[in-house]
Parts: sequence; structure tokens; C-alpha cells
Amino acid sequence: MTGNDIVPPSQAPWGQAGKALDGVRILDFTHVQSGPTCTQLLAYMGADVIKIERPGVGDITRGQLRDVPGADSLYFTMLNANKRSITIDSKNRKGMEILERLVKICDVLVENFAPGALDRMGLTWEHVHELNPRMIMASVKGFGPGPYEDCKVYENVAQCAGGSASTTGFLGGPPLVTGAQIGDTGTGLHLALGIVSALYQRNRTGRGQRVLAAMQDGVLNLCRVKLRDQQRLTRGPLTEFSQYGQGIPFGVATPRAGNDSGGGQPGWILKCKGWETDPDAYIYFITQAPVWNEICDVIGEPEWKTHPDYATPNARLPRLKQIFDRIEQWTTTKTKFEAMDILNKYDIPCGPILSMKELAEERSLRDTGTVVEVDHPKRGKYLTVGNPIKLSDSPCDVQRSPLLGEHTEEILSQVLGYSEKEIAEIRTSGAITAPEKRTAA
Ligand code: CAO
Repeated sequence: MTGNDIVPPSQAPWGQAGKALDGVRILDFTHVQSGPTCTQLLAYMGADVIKIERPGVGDITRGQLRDVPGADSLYFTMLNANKRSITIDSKNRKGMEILERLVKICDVLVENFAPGALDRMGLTWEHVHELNPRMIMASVKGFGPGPYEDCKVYENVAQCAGGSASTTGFLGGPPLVTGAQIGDTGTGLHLALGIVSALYQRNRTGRGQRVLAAMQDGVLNLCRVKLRDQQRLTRGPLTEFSQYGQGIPFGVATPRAGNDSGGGQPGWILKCKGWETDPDAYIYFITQAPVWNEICDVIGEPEWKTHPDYATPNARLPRLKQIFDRIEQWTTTKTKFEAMDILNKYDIPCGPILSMKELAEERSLRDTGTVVEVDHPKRGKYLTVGNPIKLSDSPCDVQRSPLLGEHTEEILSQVLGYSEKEIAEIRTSGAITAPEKRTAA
């Protein structure tokens, strides 16, 4: 090999390419769910994520929904893998000095405090930018600029304010929140994309910038098909909604559509064998037009292939309820997995309703590293969700979440270069220890 034979990173032998975000250092000032989701993903991609926590207390989720006495909760451990934890009291003078030192050597500061909290600490954008012009400062807030910009926001508030709740649930019933954490985790994902984009732009400009992901905006982005339907509604009824087939008039806003499919191929959730006792014995069934003939054969209605009431998608639209009732007569004779096997043979799009128990036990998710078992010194083994995004040159190795302040001294000495003597002084200053520990010392 000559000096000119440069191997592009993507062709480097396995193990030499490192991780996608190797060399990126994150000052992780996040808590609860939205921000930690973002920084955990960046850590999975290889960034060195240093989580700042209040001495003695830490991220409030460490103690929330606790299932093992004295151990960090699953709420915390499943959102803070692959990170290091340092305790710093930002309201202590020495603590702020350490924080500023971290600002100078980190690439990204990520935070999701209530509006104004970071400014009150003294870490305004102007100050951070002055300390480190390359710093990217990324925030999750409940709302962007506007009437609600000062509000504190949790997951379900965002689901309601972003259009998800008003479009979820059954017609005639109240708005519903969904189990998927689209407000918190969804916004964390949006923020992560903003951060890597800002890092990419910094390669050209040398300058950092601010990144804001508002939870209302993130939820609305995930609900864009409902804003699509809002505009279609001004031109006529939404014919793919089962409400249309039932002759129920539409109102002024996108209605709740139950389990109707959000796209052009009608679908519904149907009972399967065992539904009387198993709450998850259901299947999602899509009457995709190209496989209509196969559907008719499978359910035993071959004459529907040519019957003018059923042969075309438009003819079927006003009869969807009746059609799905008939298909359900067939699905209730099969378990959801038997139905899947049969329907997949004909490429009929369908999906079993999988319980969390089934997902936790699913072999293929373990094999791909999407569900990972991790060992923790205080709680023992637990399951977590690994990196759902697979990079062929950046394998993800999931490490347990850190104990509170587990890496404080390591970061002070190895990352920030404090001497033993200085660390001893820091310890008595109250910057890294909880008040009761300081008194005891
Ligand atoms: N040392 C000292 N003080 C610290 C600290 C540290 N290491 N870390 C945090 N604090 C302080 C902050 O300075 C702030 O103090 P002040 O209010 O006196 O300035 C305080 O702790 C907590 O900040 P907070 O207001 O963000 O916390 P909260 O529990 O009252 O609110 C939440 C939580 C989530 C509603 C709010 O942070 C928020 O709206 N965040 C933005 C939206 C968001 O991310 N929501 C998703 C949350 S997940 O469901």
C-alpha cells in the first residue's frame, strides 16, 4: 500500500472505523425524558456524554416509579445508558467554575430545563458562546416563541397541544393520549437531528449555533397527516374514514378516526382467536387494493372479486364496516400469528398487536440489539431499548446507566485536568457534594 492508497472510513476494516460520533463531547444538562432520549441516542452513536446532575439528588427520574428499593428506577436506567455522571451544584460558585470549564471543552450543551432556568444559572447563550464560540447549545422546550413559551410541559401536555390527542380516539369519545412518547422521546429525536446537523455545519463555518426543538412542533410534525386531512376536509368528506361509510357528517376539524388507517388503504384492528381472554389477541388488517382478490379468497368471499359493490376501492369505501366485520369472522378463527402466516403468503399487509411481554421476549429484537439485557450493580439485570438506528460502520454497545456522580472525580481529573489538591478543595467547597455529606465531612 502506498501513501496514496487512503482507505475511506466506510471501507475501513470492522473495528477501525470507530463510532459515528467519536470525538464529540456532550455536556448533558438534561433531565426526565425528552432531553435524556436525545443524549442517549448521541451516546449510542459514540459521543462522550457527560451528564451533569445536582449533588445528592440527581435527575429526578432516578427515584421515580422505583421498583427496586435503593436502586435507580427503570425510568432513569432506560434513558441514560452509555453516559458518564458528574455531580455539580450549578448554584455554587466553584460549581459554576467547573461548569464553565466544561463548556470550554465540550462540543454541544444539551438542556431541557423550564424556560429561563439556564439563564438564571448564568449560562445564557451569549455567555456560553463567548466562552466557546464552537459550542452548539441545544434545547427542548414545551413551546416555541409565542403565547405559551414560558410554560412547563410534560409528555401528555405536548400530545394535546400538538394535535395528537384531538385526532386520537374513537368518534364520539373524548380525546386520547397515546402510549408512544411522541412528546418527549419524539422531540428528543428531533433535537438529535438538529444537533448532528449543527455539528456538520460547524465543520464548514467553525461556529456553533442554537438548536431548539419545541415539543408542540415535534408532535405536530408527527401528526402532519392530520393537518393534511384538515385541509382536505375543506374540499369534501374524508372518504377513507369509516365515519364516511356510516353516513356520519364531518365537523370543522379533522375528527378522531378510531383505528382507521391514516393513508389511502383502509385498515382496522380485528379480533383474533382468544380475544375474549387475551386483551392483545388482535391483528391490524389492511384491505390493500392490489391484493383484494387474495383477501376475498382467504376469507371465503370469492364472489366479492367481481361484485360491483366490492370489486373496486371506491365501491368498498361506503361499506368498510361491513367488510371488516366479515373479515373479522375469519380472523376470529385464527390466532394473530396463524393469521399473519396465512396473510403474509399472499402479501396482504397486516400486523399482530404485540404486547410488551411479547416484545420483551421476541428473539429477533434481541438478535438485532434493539432489545438489550444490561447488568446493573444495584438493580441486577434489566432490559432496555438499544439503538433503533443501525449504522453498518458504527456498532452500538449498550452500557448500563451511571450511578449518581459515578464519574465525578474521573471527569474532574482526566477531562478537566484538575490536580488531586484542587479536587480536594472542590470536595469541601460544596460544588460536587450534597449539603449533608459536606457537614458529615
Ligand atoms: N445544580 C443546582 N440547581 C440545579 C441543577 C444543578 N445541577 N440542575 C437543575 N437545577 C435547578 C435549576 O436551576 C432550576 O432552578 P430555578 O427554577 O431555581 O432556576 C431547577 O433545578 C429545576 O428546573 P426545572 O424548572 O426545569 O424543573 P421542574 O422539575 O420544575 O420542571 C419540566 C420540569 C420538565 C416541567 C421543565 O423542566 C420543562 O418544562 N422543561 C422543558 C420541556 C421538557 O423537556 N419537558 C419534558 C419533560 S419529560 O416529560
